[in-house]
Amino acid sequence: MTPIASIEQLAESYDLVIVGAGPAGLSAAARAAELGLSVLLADENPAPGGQIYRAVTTTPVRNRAILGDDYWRGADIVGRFERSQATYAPRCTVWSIGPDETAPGTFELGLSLDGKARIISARQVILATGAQERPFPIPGWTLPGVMTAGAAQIALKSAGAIPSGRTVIAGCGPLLYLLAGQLAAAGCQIAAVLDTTQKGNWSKALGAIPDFLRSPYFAKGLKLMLAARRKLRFVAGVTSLTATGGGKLATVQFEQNGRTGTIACDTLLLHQGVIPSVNFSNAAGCAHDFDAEQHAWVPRVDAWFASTVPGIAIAGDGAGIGGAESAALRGEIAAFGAASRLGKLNEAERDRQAGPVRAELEKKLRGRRFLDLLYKPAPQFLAPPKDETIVCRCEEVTAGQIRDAAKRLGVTGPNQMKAFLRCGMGPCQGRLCGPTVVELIAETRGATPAETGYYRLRPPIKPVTLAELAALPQTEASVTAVVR
Ligand SMILES: Cc1cc2nc3c(=O)[nH]c(=O)nc-3n(C[C@H](O)[C@@H](O)[C@H](O)COP(=O)(O)OP(=O)(O)OC[C@H]3O[C@@H](n4cnc5c(N)ncnc54)[C@H](O)[C@@H]3O)c2cc1C
Repeated sequence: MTPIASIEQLAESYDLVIVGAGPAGLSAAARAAELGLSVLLADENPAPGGQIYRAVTTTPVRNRAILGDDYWRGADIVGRFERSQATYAPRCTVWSIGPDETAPGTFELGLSLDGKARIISARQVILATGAQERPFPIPGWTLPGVMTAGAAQIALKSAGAIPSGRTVIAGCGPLLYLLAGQLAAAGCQIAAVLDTTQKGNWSKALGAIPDFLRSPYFAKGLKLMLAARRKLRFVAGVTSLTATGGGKLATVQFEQNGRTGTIACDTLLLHQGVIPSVNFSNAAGCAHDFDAEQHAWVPRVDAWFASTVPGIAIAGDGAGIGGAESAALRGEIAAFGAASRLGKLNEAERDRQAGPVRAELEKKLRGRRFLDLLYKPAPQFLAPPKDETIVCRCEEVTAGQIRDAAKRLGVTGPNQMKAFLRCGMGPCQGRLCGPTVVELIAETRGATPAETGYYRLRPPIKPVTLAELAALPQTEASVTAVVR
């Protein structure tokens, strides 16, 4: 692997550009380089690993028991990538993608590193941009002291930092128990785990139990859940949450079985599962569908993870939540697909080499459905019932304003809602409000999220400064377009 320290070191073009150095991107890059492609792997973080293996080669956390065996397994994936011939651009944000009009069939990508931007071209692109935590809008979630559980995990992995004072962790999903365990092992004072898993979900997930019992998730999940229940104050069946405080978080109030409880705390960590991070694939023009079981928008991909835009594939959790091990395998399969489209592998060879990877992927995906069904968030945590709850944090738009616009003004979808209320127009580009805005419109209009649609996004996908844009090399045509 050849690391890039400055934007000038990038080549003009690559056979394959991969965005995201999590398990999917790392495996795709290693495999594609092994197949003879010129590969650039770009990631905004300073070290490879993505979310699960974040900072696995640089973390200051030395006690291996804190982050657990699954985390340290990432060193092997990073090691294989490091031994490959791929080029690696850390701290490099990819903010745009579009057709390269000078070379039909190829792509133009906008990247920034150290405050400098560059446009490069790629014959194929793999988006391995992973997952994000599902928004969890409750009253008071914008108070200082409230953050996502994933953000706390990022601080732990990358800096060895844990919240000080009393911490409450609230929400649902397997990662909730993992995070509670990791933070407790690191010395965090956990006042309570408030579990919002809906009791009724157990019966809905029943049919998926046989596969789950034969999956690797069963033993792991049970161990994490039992540890959280045994070692920490665990409150199950929580149906309402409110963070309160004047200027900063002071308490979390919750309801359980019709009773109200209050816990004084300094930090509240919220988490209700992860959903594919679709901003990039959306801005690239790839088609998406609403997956009712994952309750999330998912890009439409074929058996090689090729999207509906020829030349762009989407691998890993960005193409539907499947977990870290599946992400790595999906990255490999996407690399076989890209190599074949570039003529480096014929179809028979592609199929032969990808066969065992595909079989392994099938095993790793076994049991996921049970998790999707069991941990589907309760409706009140998807569409906040209290009108004053802020939904779009960037533009401070509330649930009440969105309901009102959908009902009184007849706003039918999130794009129209943007025009009326500016929700989704801030720096996060709707990442933190999009799913909730869709839920609220759907609920108000008696429609499904699938019928309601999602924001239509445009590059830049990530914030980029005017100075970076202005410093981009200009073509004669672009100069004459604005100079008179
Ligand atoms: C906060 C969080 C914590 C998680 N922790 C765990 C865990 O501890 N254990 C577990 O089993 N699962 C965890 N998951 C689930 C998890 O995402 C894994 O299943 C796995 O990391 C998915 O791998 P991936 O390669 O698809 O994407 P990721 O590992 O998410 O990697 C995607 C990478 O792409 C980068 N990226 C995205 N957009 C751009 C861009 N425009 N330009 C440059 N770089 C970009 C991201 O910064 C990231 O490094 C976590 C998820 C989240 C959201």
